[in-house]
Amino acid sequence: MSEETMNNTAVNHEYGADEIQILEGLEAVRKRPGMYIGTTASRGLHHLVYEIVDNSVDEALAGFCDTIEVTINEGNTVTVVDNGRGIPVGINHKAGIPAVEVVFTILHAGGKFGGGGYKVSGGLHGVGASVVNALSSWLEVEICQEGKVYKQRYEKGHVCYPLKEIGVCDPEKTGTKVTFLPDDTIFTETTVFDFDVLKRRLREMAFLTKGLHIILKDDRTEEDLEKNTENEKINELLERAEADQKEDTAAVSEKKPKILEFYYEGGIKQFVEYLNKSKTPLYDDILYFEGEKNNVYVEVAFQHNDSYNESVFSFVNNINTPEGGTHLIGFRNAITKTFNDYARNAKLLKDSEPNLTGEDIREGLTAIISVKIEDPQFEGQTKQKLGNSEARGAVDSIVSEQLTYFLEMNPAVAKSICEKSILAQRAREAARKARDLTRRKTALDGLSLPGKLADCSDRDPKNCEIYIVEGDSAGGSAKTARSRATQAILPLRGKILNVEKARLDKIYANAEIKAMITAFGTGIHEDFDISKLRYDKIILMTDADVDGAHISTLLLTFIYRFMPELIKKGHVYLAKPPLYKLEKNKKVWYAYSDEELDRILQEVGRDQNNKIQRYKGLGEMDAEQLWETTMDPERRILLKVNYDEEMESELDLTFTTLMGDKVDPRREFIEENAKFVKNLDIT
Ligand code: TSJ
Repeated sequence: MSEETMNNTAVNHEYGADEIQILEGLEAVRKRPGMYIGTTASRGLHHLVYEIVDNSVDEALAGFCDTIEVTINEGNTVTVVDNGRGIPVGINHKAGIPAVEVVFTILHAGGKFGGGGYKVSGGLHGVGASVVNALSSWLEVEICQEGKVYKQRYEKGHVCYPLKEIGVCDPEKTGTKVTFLPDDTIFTETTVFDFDVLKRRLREMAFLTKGLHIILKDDRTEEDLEKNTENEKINELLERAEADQKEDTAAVSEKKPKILEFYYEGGIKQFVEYLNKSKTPLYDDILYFEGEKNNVYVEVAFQHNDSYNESVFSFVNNINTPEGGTHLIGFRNAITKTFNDYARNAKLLKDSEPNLTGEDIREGLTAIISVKIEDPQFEGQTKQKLGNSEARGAVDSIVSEQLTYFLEMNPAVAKSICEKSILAQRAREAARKARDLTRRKTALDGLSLPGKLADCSDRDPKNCEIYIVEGDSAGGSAKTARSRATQAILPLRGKILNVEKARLDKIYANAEIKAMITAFGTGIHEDFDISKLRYDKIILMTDADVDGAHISTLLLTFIYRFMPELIKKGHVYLAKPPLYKLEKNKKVWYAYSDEELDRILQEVGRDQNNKIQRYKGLGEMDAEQLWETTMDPERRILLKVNYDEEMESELDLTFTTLMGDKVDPRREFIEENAKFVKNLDIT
């Protein structure tokens, strides 16, 4: 689009009554930004981009746009360009101003004038372009339409000049371009965009909109990125792991690509393929069903793998619904009923045997359920659960009908799914018996806590914490070191069971896992009850090396699969032991990173008297040192583990990739660990 030319009418723009109301609306957004975008931290900052991109995705869904380009520019502004029809520039009769100005200055005006079709921008986060405008120091929009280029600029939501023509363009070319600078008086924590965060969400959007090209570019300089302090801790953790693996990291250190293009002709079918890429599929086909019913457009794709976990992700208007809702219920009903019918008819399930449960059929299932609906209603505490009842019927009938047909046509696939489900049914039965046995025992001896647990004496869980410690020797030091009133110690021996690769009955039989379940007190899965949690903090304490990181990952995988609420509610932490001990003239310092060691050396002077010890493991510290450096609440460093629910499919992928079959052991581990730490958003 061409250069702007100054337009003098801009200066004398008068404000009418309507505009005063408009400004009050946007002023409300600036006063309470949290009400509109949830948070003004990093997540809220990235939401601004999604809000804008959603509008282009709507244009793509309407069939008028096939390419969206997102650029992070120098100075951390963002530009979004699409090749759609261009936001209408004609006067909107109700408001008396160009439609494009309505879009940017009137709250909740987004997308209402187009009429018809499904709009992702009207969904859960769909607060519209005016909110982005209100929260930007400045925003500029350029539109190509009928051979002309139009432009308008806003500052903190205020119109700078009326929409003006700034040049001509190829009459064949149409589109919209928006550039904005987030207001750093609103986004006080950070105004630096995270390439990986945008990458993940834009990739997801591309998966969910088949045939759409989404390009992401990063044109920033090192200086633009430096402002970011947020990821410091993560980077330290990575450096620490990488230092231990120097010889293996050559292939990892190559620079990130600065241009990515996402394009999936197969849409969610390719999403499933992507999620299963580090697993072993049970059959080659990825089942894909599509249809429209009751004004609900339904797409479903799935494939089983040989694991025991369910990875089912649901979306409404391209927004993840981690709590599910009617669309997910419809899907579950359909597959449970259809597979049972098939298994009975094919005599894979005998008349005397009970039905397969939904859980049996979903063992090892990777699935995407995506519905588009005109007026989505979100329910539940977090407003993440779809409530529209018509979605249940639509998904149920489309999946039932097409799956029945598919199974008839593909008996080999049908048979392998049914056989796996029957094995799952038997394992579930065995697991239930084992669990009933532990339950009965628990009822007899009150609360039979694991023998290895050194519990704390305080009975108020709010004051209590439990350290899960790798190895008996470190466990011993921790028991000596701890503050007995509030700190419990549970030492774990050897390798922790990889729950990604074990069936329920084996998991329940594992001593380490049983010890954690009883110590935490909450129960798992459907029995999970957070009010029974016996400790406010669950702290994983492992060696500061790659093996330690691996054990932490196994433990986190277990917690993520069996008690995800503990992570969601912020009860899970990683202890951070020191990397170095520095002794000089009978004085001692501990450093938790190379930078910190440098800083200390700077202070005390680099000379012959320095005695530096690099800790390889917790076992090298005596009880007192362990207390001082890693357990004393006044001095220790804890990393809190939490995750971005909006990207749960990415997190699932991280765990399954980390723990899956096809991981080329050590080098890949470092690489994947980087992703894992980032996805987990350790703060
Ligand atoms: F967020 C936004 F509003 F600022 C924005 C909107 C940002 C970007 C980058 C693109 C868009 C956008 C809007 N792209 N395409 C459209 N399309 C329309 O607004 C449009 C065009 C024509 C008609 C019509 O009925 O003729 C209807 C609509 C909604």
